[in-house]
Amino acid sequence: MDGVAGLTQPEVAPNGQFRYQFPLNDAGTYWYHSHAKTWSQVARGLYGPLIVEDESDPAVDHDIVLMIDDWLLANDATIDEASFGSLHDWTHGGRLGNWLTVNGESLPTIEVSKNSRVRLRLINAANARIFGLNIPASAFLVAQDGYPVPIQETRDVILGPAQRADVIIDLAEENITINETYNSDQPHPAVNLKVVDTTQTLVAKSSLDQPNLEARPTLIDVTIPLHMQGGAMGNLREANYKGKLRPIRELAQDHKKAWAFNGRIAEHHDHLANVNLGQSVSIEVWNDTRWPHAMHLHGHHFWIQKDDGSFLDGKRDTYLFQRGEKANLVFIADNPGFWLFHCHMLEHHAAGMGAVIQVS
Ligand SMILES: [Cu+2]
Repeated sequence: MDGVAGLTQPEVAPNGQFRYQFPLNDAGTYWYHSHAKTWSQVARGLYGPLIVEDESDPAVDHDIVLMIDDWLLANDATIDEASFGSLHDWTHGGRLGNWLTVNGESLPTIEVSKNSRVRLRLINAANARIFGLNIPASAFLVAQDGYPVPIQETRDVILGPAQRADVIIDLAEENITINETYNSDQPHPAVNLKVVDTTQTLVAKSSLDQPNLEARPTLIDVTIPLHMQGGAMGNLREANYKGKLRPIRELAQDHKKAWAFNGRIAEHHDHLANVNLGQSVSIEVWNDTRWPHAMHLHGHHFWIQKDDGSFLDGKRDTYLFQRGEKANLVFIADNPGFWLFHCHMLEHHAAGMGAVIQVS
């Protein structure tokens, strides 16, 4: 599972079939999507939520997936075809849409019971856009990227591409509107929760139990330095690509490559590192570019150590680096296989931001 076409399995051919069978080891909010020509296929909607429930999940009255996307539409409201593969998008902030949907609808209204407790599973399915969501209710963050976090009250959630957040909210007697707030000074309504009378017995709104969190490793066995450069307004002058040092202009114009790891632009099967099963690993990332990047590791969740040495709460599988940011992504290599580490701003990945970590 969590494979990549051309790396762990062949692409599923047109009219072909492939059956994915896997044990559900980790409860939480996940999603599935095409990993072949991802920047095109995900932009066209080839994805869906994958929710794994657990007996120990807190009791709620409603469990609602909110899958948020921005579509780049042409004037006739069809998908803008002409802009696919735009070199500008690949070297700047990726393919940014102009039409927001939640679960494929524009400003949907979802009915929920008055005074109910609701679990919202927020998923950012956009190619490249960062979303900020404001939830005007009593709201508690309980998980990020499917992994539990120390429960904390929060009304604002920022999600980079591929990131997820689970929020439990206690509604009162009023309807609420969840607004997108990251991309404009004006709140943009994303989804309405309409409260309705109910005869159903509602769950008790007891305080939520703090999760038992896995201890971080005290020693690091392997460090992987990762200097990320490139993109528009960046400092990358040349990079190694297909065994040859090439100037950035040639890389962009002839090969549509614009981003490098440690001065090298990897092919999708090139290895960044090989580590042994069970080792503790720290990917020491320096985002030395002028753009944020949503760095995603397949097959593992990682702890995030900020530049000052402190750790963020919980574990994630995708971390949104701000421009210039340094942070260490620390994980136990407990899952053997070929695991892609890449920017989930899909145009950035296509233009070079990805490489493989092998665990064996
Ligand atoms: Cu990126």
